[in-house]
Amino acid sequence: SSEQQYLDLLSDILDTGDEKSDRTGTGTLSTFGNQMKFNLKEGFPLLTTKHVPFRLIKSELLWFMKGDTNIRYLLTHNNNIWNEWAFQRFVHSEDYDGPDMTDFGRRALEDDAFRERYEQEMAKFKQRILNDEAFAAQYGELGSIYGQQWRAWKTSRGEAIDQLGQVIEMIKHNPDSRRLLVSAWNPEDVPAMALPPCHTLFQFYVANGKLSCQLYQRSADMFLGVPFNIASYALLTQLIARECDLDVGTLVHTLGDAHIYQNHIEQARTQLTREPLTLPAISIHHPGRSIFDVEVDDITLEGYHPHPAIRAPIAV
Ligand code: DHF
Ligand code: TMP
Repeated sequence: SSEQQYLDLLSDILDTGDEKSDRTGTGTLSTFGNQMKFNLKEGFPLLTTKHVPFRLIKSELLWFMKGDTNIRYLLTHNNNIWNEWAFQRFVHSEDYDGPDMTDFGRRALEDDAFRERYEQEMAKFKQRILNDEAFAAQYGELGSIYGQQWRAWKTSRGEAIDQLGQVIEMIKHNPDSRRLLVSAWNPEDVPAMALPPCHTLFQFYVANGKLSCQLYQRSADMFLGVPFNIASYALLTQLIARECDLDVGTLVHTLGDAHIYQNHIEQARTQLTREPLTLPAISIHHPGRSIFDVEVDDITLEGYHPHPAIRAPIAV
């Protein structure tokens, strides 16, 4: 099955990965240059060897597609996956006057008393983002990450390029083009991003009435990020195929630094003891509306009966 490729890579990194230190101070086992291919006709590639919360993947993707870069939209959908990176900017700012939050990600794992203070500050931060529009505009913002680069890449002439909108038009009108690309990697903007894009560049390909997509991911957190990334690009490909009256083809996922964090090793070993189950399917209902108006309730997941979730701390 296609899930087996993910499991094989996980297992290969555990066996042969190089020990490598990293920006977050956590430490990883790492390899460079791998590829997985998912035949989207076989089913929707949401891992079944652990529960992966599709709800969060869906609202994150729609958030990117709207060109939004502010976590407020995510919070209104009860999606907390980007909170740490907004919070980090806030606690480093002049406006923050609470208890010291230096290195909160690591300290919260090591010190229970600190963890409690951190959780309190984070809860207050989330409430302010939801209740105070001016605060949200300033501190909910992650900078010019995915949404901005996909929908409004700034040019030197002060214009904005809607890369995603343009690529969809090209798929419709010039499907043989070899230029069906969207780049989130904008070297000028990288310093202004809370986290420089991990899924950096993607290309579409049309043959035999089927739409394929290849993603280049420069940095891949195999246990937490990658299961989201696979499903997110599979969903994007499905949405665009539907918009362009095409069938779905293959998702090619190419990885640069693919790593397992030291504090995910036990969890990865647990996952590797499990047998892959039947893949789910998704259906999209948005009659007559543009792909950019699709809302979370228009997309439903069917037949997803995975093994239980496996918790792991995220490296900030
Ligand atoms: N940093 C790191 N170190 N790894 C990442 O994968 C990552 N991903 C980001 C932002 N920064 C990152 C955005 N995507 C989770 C998954 C994806 C994601 C952020 C977080 C995550 O924590 N997933 C949990 C469930 C979380 C929940 O239920 O709220 C999981 O078990 O899949
Ligand atoms: P880095 O910027 O130092 O590479 O750290 C980013 C970390 O986040 C790295 O572990 C990869 C991970 N990541 C993913 O795997 N997928 C994602 O979608 C995102 C945003 C991050």
